[in-house]
Amino acid sequence: MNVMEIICNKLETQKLHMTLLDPDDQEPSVAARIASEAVAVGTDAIMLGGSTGVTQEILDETVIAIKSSVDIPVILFPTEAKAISLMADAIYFMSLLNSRNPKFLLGEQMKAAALIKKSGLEPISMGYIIVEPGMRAGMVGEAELIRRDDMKTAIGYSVAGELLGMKLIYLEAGSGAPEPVPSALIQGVRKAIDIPLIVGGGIRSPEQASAAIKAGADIIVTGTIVEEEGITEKFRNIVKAIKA
Ligand code: 1GP
Repeated sequence: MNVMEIICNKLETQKLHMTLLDPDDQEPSVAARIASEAVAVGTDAIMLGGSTGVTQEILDETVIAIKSSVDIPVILFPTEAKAISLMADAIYFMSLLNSRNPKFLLGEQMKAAALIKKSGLEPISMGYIIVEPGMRAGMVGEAELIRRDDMKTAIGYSVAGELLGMKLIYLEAGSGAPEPVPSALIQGVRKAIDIPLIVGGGIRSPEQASAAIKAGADIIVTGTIVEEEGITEKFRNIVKAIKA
């Protein structure tokens, strides 16, 4: 089974949680320890990404360390084409649909596509949409941020992604956002698309995770909570709320 099949299979019976780690933030052995603690409380995949300028070496070492300690999928969440580890299980082959810069729509993807295809690394086509406040992802990605009450634009981009053949849509408020994507926006997008919906950015409590799931998110991504506090009771309760 490839990673997308694992995700779809699980989604038939449960909602998913993915733990985002930035390979630049800790030693590979520490990333591996965090990953195995996250698996113990029920996370479904490790996403690696977050910063620009991560070196190939650190990324490879982090993937190898994580893969030697956990069995769940390790998925790259890239910012640019420069550092791509062929040792990962899959890569979000993503386009920042509301970017003003063609580099984030298809430019970086063009640079890496032939290599990815030849390597056998599994590409998972994903439409990435950044909602206010967007944080660093919004700035770096030169996003035309979706206003928090702009249902029409959020739905427009999401359905456009689906019609372009993308397998997943990701609504992102930005890592460390003071508030997650509003429930109403999640609900509107959920109703408009027939592919799985990922939601992330600013989710720091079980209540917020649960609200996003109730609104229709299929997969919740958290990064900052682990980065700031490690795998704590709160993290366990977030995963529990997603699985409830
Ligand atoms: C960022 O959506 C993810 O791409 C996670 O956000 O760091 O706020 O959990 P947080």
